[in-house]
Amino acid sequence: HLPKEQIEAYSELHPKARHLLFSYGTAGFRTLGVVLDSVLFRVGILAALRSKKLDGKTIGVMITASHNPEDDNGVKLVDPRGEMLEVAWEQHASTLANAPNEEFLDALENFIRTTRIDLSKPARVVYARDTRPTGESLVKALEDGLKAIGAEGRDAGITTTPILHYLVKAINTKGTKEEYGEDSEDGYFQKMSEAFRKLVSGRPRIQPLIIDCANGVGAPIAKKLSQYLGETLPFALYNADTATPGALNNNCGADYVKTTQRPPPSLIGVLQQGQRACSLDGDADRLMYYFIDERGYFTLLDGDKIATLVAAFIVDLVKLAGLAESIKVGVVQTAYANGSSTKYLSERLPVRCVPTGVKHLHHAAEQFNVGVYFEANGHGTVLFSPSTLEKLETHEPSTPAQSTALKHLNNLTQLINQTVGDALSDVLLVEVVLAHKAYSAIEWNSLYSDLPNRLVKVHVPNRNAFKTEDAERRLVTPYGLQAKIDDLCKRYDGGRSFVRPSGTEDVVRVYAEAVLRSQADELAYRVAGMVY
Ligand code: NG1
Ligand code: ZN
Repeated sequence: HLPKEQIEAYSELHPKARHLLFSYGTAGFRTLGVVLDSVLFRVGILAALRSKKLDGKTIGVMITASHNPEDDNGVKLVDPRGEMLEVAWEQHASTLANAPNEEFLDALENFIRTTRIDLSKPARVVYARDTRPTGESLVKALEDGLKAIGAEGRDAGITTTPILHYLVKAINTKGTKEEYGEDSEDGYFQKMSEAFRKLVSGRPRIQPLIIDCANGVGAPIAKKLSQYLGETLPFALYNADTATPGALNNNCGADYVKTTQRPPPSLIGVLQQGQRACSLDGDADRLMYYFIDERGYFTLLDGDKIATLVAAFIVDLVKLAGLAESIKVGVVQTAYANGSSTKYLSERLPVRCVPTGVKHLHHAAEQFNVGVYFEANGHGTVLFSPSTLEKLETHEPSTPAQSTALKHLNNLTQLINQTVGDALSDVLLVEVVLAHKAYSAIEWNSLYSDLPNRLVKVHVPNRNAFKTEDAERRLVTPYGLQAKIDDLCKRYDGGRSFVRPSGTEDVVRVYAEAVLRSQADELAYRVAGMVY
């Protein structure tokens, strides 16, 4: 059944360089864009096989390296419900990507046999890329993979990661009772903007929002969204230049803002005191808000602040709707969540800590009726379980107040991209809450004060020597190191620090927080010194 000659002929056009070793990690395959050609070709075949394995359901492929430098690129597979690729297949992806050219066909046949893929099933794949210059040729390599195995491909063009996830879910639910929305970019904008209009109707006019688009795909997409929103939420777009080489994520974007704890230089002089602004990352799945406070200090409203704002709002609405008994709201964080946010949240609702990586957060959030998850770096969303969605749709409110709250909750389920973190959907969500609460950025920020914190990277000879437990909050190996960290932390007021190997870079990350800025920095550097 396998069109071997055809695959071989195409495969010769996309040879794998012998010395390269690829690995499908938390961010899919990610490295320099120019070395990814063979990977994309093989991912095309793999995506087709994943589709066949799932009875012809549409699989998504996103070509992006998110917040990484412009020369990097990457690729990730999206499962039929718009979720990350099933973990067991990550290993298959790496194995196929690394097979030497002459063994590729054998590896493929072996994989098809052991995974029991029925080749007579149809294969459908929808794919997109961000604005990176290497994206265009990588799409061609992917398309060759699809042609080689005879899969049906749909090109979603240049768009954001969350829109691709949306499309996958919309395509696969079309015509079913869980229909997610029309399977087009237009359908995505319609669904979100309509829900937004309903949620803010009757509220005071919202002041324009400054958006730093990281010079990436968020720029054209925010521009389009803005047309749907009209006057209900005016955007002032900055760093929207996708044409200048090297501009992507350079001195701008959500990752820059979070890691440097500074505004993008291009916004200095633009940002007025108290005015809220935000940054997207290179594929628009992360969001950071910020403002300049009354003393002139730059203040970040990161993923933890967003989670807090949103979770509190939803809890209130659930109560107002008279559903507090049957709908439980929970929050999922990682060890990087600021200690103050965890304290604030834990006093109000269940909070779980999971290892770094969206798949862990997403999975844990699914265990709640309503699961709010955010990484401190700004990636996150809210999940409503199927039974909760049904309850919200069918519940009979007994007072006008209940009815209003219920309407808001139902509109939120339409506003929020429940497939994956989505910076633009999250912008609308934040703006809805601020409008309802009549909060400025300053009032939002004052819900709790962040503990000063520091994140440092340490290059070590072998990062695999670092093994963790307790959701990455403690080291198991190297032996004895955790005890030393514990001792050190005790000497700092509010001191907390942990060490873990990065899943996306060849480094070990050290995080530290303390009540005083100088102490957080000192703790981080001292722990870093022990790691090296
Ligand atoms: P690693 O490199 O494993 O720390 C980083 C981010 C994660 C997540 C992934 C995927 C930090 C500290 N880590 O993971 O939160 O976003 O990249 O892109 O921000
Ligand atoms: Zn991203």
